[in-house]
Amino acid sequence: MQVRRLGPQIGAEIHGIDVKTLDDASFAAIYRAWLDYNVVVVLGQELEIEDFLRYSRRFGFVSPHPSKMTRHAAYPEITVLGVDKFGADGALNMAIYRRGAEGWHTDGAYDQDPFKATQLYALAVPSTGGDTLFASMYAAYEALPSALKHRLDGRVGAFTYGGRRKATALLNAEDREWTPVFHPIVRTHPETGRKALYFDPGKIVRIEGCDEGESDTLIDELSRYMIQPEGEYRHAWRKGDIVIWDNRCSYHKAAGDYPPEEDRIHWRVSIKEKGTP
Ligand SMILES: O=C(O)CCC(=O)C(=O)O
Ligand SMILES: [Fe+2]
Repeated sequence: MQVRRLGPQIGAEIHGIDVKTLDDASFAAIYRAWLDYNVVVVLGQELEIEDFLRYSRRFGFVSPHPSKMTRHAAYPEITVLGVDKFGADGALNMAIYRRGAEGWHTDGAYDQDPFKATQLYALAVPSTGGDTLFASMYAAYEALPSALKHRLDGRVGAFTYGGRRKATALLNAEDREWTPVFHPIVRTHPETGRKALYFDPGKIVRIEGCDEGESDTLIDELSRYMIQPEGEYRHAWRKGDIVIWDNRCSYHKAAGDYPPEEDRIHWRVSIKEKGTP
């Protein structure tokens, strides 16, 4: 097994393994690379759904996503990305086509126990476009001026699924009301002990302890620090790639730019720190 670094701070690629037959020592090396480099790519895998679930469960507890309409019919823990893009009238469903492309985000900030990780497996890739972009939250935190770091000391944000825009198109009508949950804006990673700017402009509704104007201004200000050039990695997909990212220390977004008539299909799981096996 070889581990190859991809970006200057995040991203690593694993060669020479089959995740279906991976022993514990090799898995431990992948997990370590994932903590160190936040985004890990395993190339060239041929998986059935059960294989993908079994491998995903080695990282934590696989948990169904709140978007029920995009769940796999037989496996609710699996979300299928990129299917049913066209409605009965032939119109492109932008919520499906541009899923994850509206802005830089972290998955599950609307949950009291946010997703530790998200893992995707590529079943079909378009001939051009359709990349996923990643960025380090550690780099974002480190880039904050010290006055801003002080202002954020002890601050918590309130988050919901749809955030200030109430973007809930992928949810069933009865699932669209959310009670905000609270997370510290500066988050200490539970496994690495490093500080990260834990922030999601699309899901945050306000920063607690300031009035609305001040909160919106601070949200805009923080948005400007999220992406640091040295902290980025851009993934161009190949069929058979597995990519896992750490939502506790990285942001991501889909490029959302591939030819819509082509297929771009992934299985996707959300992985939590806590749960029942
Ligand atoms: O399709 C992608 O590239 C990523 C979409 C996304 O944001 C997610 O699956 O959480
Ligand atoms: Fe996402």
